[in-house]
Amino acid sequence: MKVKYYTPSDSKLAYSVGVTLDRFIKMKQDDFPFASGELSQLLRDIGLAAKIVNRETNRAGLANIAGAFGNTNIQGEEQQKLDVIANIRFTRALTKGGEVCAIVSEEDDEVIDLQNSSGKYVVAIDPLDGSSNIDVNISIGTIFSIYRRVTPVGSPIQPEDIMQPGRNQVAAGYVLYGSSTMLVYTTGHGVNGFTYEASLGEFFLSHPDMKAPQNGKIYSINEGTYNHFEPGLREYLENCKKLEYSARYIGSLVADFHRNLLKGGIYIYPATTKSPSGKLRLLYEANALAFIAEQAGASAIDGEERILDIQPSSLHQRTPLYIGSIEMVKEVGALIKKRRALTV
Ligand code: FDP
Repeated sequence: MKVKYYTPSDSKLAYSVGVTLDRFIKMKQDDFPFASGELSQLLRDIGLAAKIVNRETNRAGLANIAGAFGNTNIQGEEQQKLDVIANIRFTRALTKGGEVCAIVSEEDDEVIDLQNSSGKYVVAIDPLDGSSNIDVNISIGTIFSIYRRVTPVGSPIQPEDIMQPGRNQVAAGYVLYGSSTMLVYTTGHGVNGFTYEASLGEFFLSHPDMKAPQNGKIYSINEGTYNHFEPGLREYLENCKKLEYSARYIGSLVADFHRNLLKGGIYIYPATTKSPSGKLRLLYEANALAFIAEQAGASAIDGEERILDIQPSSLHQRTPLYIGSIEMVKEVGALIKKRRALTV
């Protein structure tokens, strides 16, 4: 018996619900005939952990999981309960899948060696970014970077597997827990965004092939420490004000970055005289977003150097970050260079 397959053009009742994250990952894997499927599985594991963390963040006000955990992490920052929960969820998902040999997490002082020498991948992750916004119900995020190990599979992991420059990333992404929850990722072939549909428990493709505007009118920076900024940055900010750009700063990197990626803008967390390396972490914050930015036609520098070219020297290394629309990053970079040259 032949069964009719209904398409949306046959009947409105056959409307398409959309492409799920899992199906999209599978479709993309099929584009690479020799892909083993391990990276795809790893991305699906991250998608599952994101759903669980999304559930926890939504319950935070009710379930006594907002507030401080009572510890400080390696950066000397007070850990929130949700930081700890998110770290547990993501490290579990990454451990159980079997594709990963080591994890670098903001919440753990040392590299987590999973003693899984057959795992091909190293993951660097900030399980819950923007912690100071948890208690006040403002958007927070997760950021992840995936690298292929450089030493042979089957051997113990080595420092060079971990200390790779960002340009070696094979995939990177973020989850934004906001007015709706989104997962955005790249495997180096463009950037795609998925929105979580809670009633179906699935991420659906909502932002295919994301492209950042070349230029923008939004600047995002904590100007409270303006007096400690270098002259080139101050000059840039004065220009932004003269041009009456919009100042937008939530204080959650993922949320500020995401908005600027869609609308055009720049996010800056600079070096200051008090913190000469800035605040953000290279391995599990700046690198992932820089990779996504470049894949979407935007760019990221530390003021001078391309973020993806920085050779890391320590696990929790900090870096200044200028990231967003390509023309804006170019302009601030040029001013910084000009003013630095005058002071040498
Ligand atoms: P948080 O410390 O709340 O986790 O990643 C660090 C970060 O947030 C970014 O998400 C955010 O953009 C920045 O720090 C906020 O720092 P300031 O409070 O210094 O502006």
